[in-house]
Amino acid sequence: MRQFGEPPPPPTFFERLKAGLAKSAGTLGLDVLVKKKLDDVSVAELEEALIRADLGVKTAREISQKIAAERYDENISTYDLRQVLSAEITRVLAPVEKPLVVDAQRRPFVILVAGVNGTGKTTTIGKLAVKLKRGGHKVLMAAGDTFRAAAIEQLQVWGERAGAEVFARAPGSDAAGLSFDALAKARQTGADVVLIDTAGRLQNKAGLMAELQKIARVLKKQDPDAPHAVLLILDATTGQNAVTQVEAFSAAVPLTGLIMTKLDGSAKGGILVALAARFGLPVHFVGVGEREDDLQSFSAEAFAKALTGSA
Ligand SMILES: Nc1nc2c(ncn2[C@@H]2O[C@H](COP(=O)(O)OP(=O)(O)O)[C@@H](O)[C@H]2O)c(=O)[nH]1
Ligand SMILES: [Mg+2]
Repeated sequence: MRQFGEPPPPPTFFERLKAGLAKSAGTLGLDVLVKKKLDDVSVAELEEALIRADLGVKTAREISQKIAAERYDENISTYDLRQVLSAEITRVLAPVEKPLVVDAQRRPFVILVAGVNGTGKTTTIGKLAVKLKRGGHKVLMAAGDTFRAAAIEQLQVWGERAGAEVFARAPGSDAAGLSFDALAKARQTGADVVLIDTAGRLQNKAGLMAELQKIARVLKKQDPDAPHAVLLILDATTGQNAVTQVEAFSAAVPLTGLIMTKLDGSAKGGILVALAARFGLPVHFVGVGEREDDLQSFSAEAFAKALTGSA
């Protein structure tokens, strides 16, 4: 029992995810369909609601058509509709529910982390370092966002929190050179995971992409398979813009997985469904807050339930 005056226990991950996604569930506009027969008009309304929730035109159409095919001319309650929608969304998301596997054969396992400014790269690297440390890994973080002094300090704070070494240089240093030397250091010290932070904003987009390519290229001089994972960090609150970000970054470096952050405060979690359908890239984790434990393994079913408000 909680004593009077004690702070409430922190909400569980599912509660946080649900609270964030409830905003998108609200925009699903499912209430228009209460106790109605599913006819052409209500199916069109459903499709529009799914498009507004960022599921993407194609997926919105497929899902609404599928529901129409199965339930046409039946009375369908909002409760039932949420259940059916949740099942359909789970089906779209299930193939991308894949854990981030650190291959012990590739040592050190090099993880390059990319994304536009402010999406949560540094924070996510910090959270990952905490998890990896707890899993018994020896972690080295490379402060490859040399563009801003604050980014280097921010990573150092996470390094202390995680008990992981941070390889950093003065602001303005060459990020590729730093990454190369960080990998060499990791080999010397026997670190088994290297997490490389990068800048999200440089002089321009071409400069940013060229820098990422250069980092990947110099790492290969030490290990032809490195980087072993290239993760793109996406901010859920950016909505449709995430599609452009995936396209732009994949053109520069082959992405191996996605992490979507800020689902605790998002109004646009539906975009992950559109991304799954369109790119099929593994989704490893979701960020649900700013603290070290606010990074959760991605679950297609939990996500779909939270998005549709069906749990
Ligand atoms: N609410 C919330 N905030 C986050 C999450 N991930 C990162 N942030 C915050 O977003 C801001 C930008 O994060 P940062 O890691 O510096 O982004 P970067 O520029 O990509 O490195 C910081 O204030 C973080 O605390 C998340 O999952 N939820
Ligand atoms: Mg950063």
